[in-house]
Amino acid sequence: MWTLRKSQTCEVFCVSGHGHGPPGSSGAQGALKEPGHSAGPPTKPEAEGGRAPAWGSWGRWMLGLLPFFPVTAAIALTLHFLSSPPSSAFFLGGSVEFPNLSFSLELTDSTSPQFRLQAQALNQYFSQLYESSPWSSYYLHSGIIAFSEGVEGLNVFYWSKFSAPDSVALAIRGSSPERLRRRFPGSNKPLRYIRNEQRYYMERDLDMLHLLGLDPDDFETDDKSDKSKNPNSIQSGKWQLGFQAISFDLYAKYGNNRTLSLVSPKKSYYQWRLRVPSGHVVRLVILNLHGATPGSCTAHKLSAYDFLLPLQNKIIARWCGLPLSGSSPVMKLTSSGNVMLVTFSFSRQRDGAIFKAYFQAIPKAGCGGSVTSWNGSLSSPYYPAFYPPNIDCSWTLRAPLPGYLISMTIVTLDIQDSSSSDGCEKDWLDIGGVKLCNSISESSKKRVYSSPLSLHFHSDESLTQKGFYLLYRAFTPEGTCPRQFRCGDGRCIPLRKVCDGVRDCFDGRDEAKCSSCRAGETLCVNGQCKPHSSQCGSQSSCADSSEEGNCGSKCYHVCPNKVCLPKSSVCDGVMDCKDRSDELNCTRSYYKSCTSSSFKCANAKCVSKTNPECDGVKDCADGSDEMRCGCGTRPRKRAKIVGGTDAGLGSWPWQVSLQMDRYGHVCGATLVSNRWLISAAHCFQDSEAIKYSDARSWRAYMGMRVMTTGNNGAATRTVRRILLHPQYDQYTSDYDIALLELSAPIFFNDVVQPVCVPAASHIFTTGTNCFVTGWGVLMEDGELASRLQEAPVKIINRNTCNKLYDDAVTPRMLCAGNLQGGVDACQGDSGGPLVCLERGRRWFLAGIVSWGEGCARQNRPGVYTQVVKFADWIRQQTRGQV
Ligand code: 4AZ
Repeated sequence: MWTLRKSQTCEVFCVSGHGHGPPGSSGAQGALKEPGHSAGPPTKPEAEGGRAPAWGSWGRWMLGLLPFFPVTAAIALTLHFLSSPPSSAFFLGGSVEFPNLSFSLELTDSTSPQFRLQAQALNQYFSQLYESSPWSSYYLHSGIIAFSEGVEGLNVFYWSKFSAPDSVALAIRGSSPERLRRRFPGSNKPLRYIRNEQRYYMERDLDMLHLLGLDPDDFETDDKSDKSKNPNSIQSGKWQLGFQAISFDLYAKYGNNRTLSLVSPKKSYYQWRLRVPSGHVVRLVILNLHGATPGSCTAHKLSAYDFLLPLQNKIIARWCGLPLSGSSPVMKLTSSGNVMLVTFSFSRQRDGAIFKAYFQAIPKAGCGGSVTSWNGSLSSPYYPAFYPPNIDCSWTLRAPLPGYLISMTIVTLDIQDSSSSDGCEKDWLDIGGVKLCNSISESSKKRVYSSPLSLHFHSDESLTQKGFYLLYRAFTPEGTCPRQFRCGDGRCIPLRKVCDGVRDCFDGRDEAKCSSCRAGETLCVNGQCKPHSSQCGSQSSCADSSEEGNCGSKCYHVCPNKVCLPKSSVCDGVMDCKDRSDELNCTRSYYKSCTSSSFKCANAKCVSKTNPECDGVKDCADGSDEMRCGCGTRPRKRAKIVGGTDAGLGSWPWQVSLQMDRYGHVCGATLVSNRWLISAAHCFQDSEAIKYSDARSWRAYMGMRVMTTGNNGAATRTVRRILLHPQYDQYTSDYDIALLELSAPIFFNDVVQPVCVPAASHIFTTGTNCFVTGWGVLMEDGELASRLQEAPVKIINRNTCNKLYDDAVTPRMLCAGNLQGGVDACQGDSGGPLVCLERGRRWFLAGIVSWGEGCARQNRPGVYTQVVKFADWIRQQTRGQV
């Protein structure tokens, strides 16, 4: 958050809806005195006609705001002012909620009869309240500016004008409702008719006056001249001469986007009063902004306020300056409540000014909480949109085991203008007792803290920024091996290297308690025991036998680790190469003894061929490998995911968009039968505000390419139930898979088709060309795609990927992408398909978009749930329907 320089010094004060003490009561110290207190009640000087203030209804005058001035009081005050120190005029602005009144859309239109009637009634009500207040002699007049939907009733936005000597004005400014309540205990009427009262000073800002349609000269007048004016002069006089703003009153229901636009404006001041339903906040998305850029505010300025009045202390953001050439920044701002005021004002050239934006209602999100995790991220609310003003969030971060430290990387810290010299008084992020608000150097972006770690984010009521984004992970400095295997010498090795037939620990501890293989034999990945060194014989050792590397002309097939195999070992149903390359692309198949990695026919016999299912060749005697093969084709296809391209209609007929009524597209999914979808478990984890796990909130759209409102010809179904994998771990993303049963079967056609689900034995080899598809964001922090995107990605070697991700890639995950970066799935693609074209020209579901560090970054490939690991679970849960 950064501080705006005020255009003028503030010499006027604004005050709450209560009245204020008469001049004589303020005394030399400028303090107020109240009746019944030792200091004595504020009394009106004789010159005022000796009218004693009515003390009996503090509650009423506190609210109140602002009535018409009785003629007798006006005369009295005139007399008073002839003998009093000079007064200056000042304004206050406020809002108050009336639970006994209700909001209606007509009240957003200030020209409607409903608005007029309600404003009149409230004016009368305030007037009565005010008459019994002790401050009535300083009150001049007020106006009802706008209404919005309150938590229980009607929120009323008003301003009031006062005139008082400086000392009294100071005292009024310093009086909070609580203090006044204590000052006037006898008048402690319960505030039955009001709620959530907020009052603010309106500073001496000419734009503010213009926007309210007020005459800026009013500030200079003392109350004598004021008395000669019609208290309702806001509705007359200079207002008629063009001081007023052009106003637009807009309301967006949840799910609607409402547009704000301005091209070559003809007037000097424009304002948009934005409202959304209670329980929501306003998200303003600025698409285009010429004519206002950060800098001096002399020419144009675009301001957004967290209120329906242009109060200086409620500015969320402001852009000032001369017209910009080239593209303008796209900004997203968020309010703290259900209203926002946007103003655009021009003091000189207007022609180049163009402003285009839209706003929407988004549910009010909570923030903070207690997190116990190995790793994860934290961000300011609504990040990367600007955080809302006036919030406080506290987190406690714990490593899952004692003795662990927390390493924190500050990816983004955009909280306060770095040119500000106020320290961290406005907005700040406190990590472990240290407040951060200005940009920080590269070297201090990574920090280490002990666990538990407390974080607190504070934003004051004005000026917001993009906020912060942090990544954290728990680690031990030395000695232990978190989630790794510890060798005798203290070295840590990844768990996957334990019992893999290769001695990784110096002392062999990683292979010590693994199998029942006899001496001279090695346990292979496929579970078999094999002789230790069979030099270019019929079978190789499954260990990384470099001694077999030089087998010369006897080699029919060379494994990637240089192990040399004779012809008889290739396509014999036994995996000799670690990467199984000796058993891929085999056309011949025959029965062999079953192992955990072989394809099992329905008659319980196993075939030697890898990936025999749906390849167009009958490998099982019972034909079961070619059954259930009505999948994985693209009938229509005869012929931005990040870095992707628009997909053609029907190119990915199994792609599903999972949408929530209130939020639109949330996740992807894949159609695998006429009743079942596969998606990611993390799409269905409840947040504080949203129950994602409730099947009734979701709708599945199939056969869709262009994402628009409405179903646009897509087939749609509600969801009967969501089955999350019981071992899903939200901290590690392990077992990130969910099955969704549709409420009714879907009919297949050219653009709606299921993909093939691979058998448990299916192998997608490293380097296979596959595609990821979805409507996710086109770049980190970007917008969702409006057309389905497709991107070619390669399966990446697991060891390589694990090195890049510090062994966070579990056996249930696979990595795909491009190590150079540039192509990847991203937010919004989650749950969607990674598919590969297999023999028989059918597409198989290899992965489910799950996670990754950022999107399309170099050496940070996408991580997917490996579907083959769940083939049996899927068949069981769907009772064989998939
Ligand atoms: C996500 O947030 C997400 N680059 C999905 C995929 C990736 C990153 C994030 C992979 O849904």
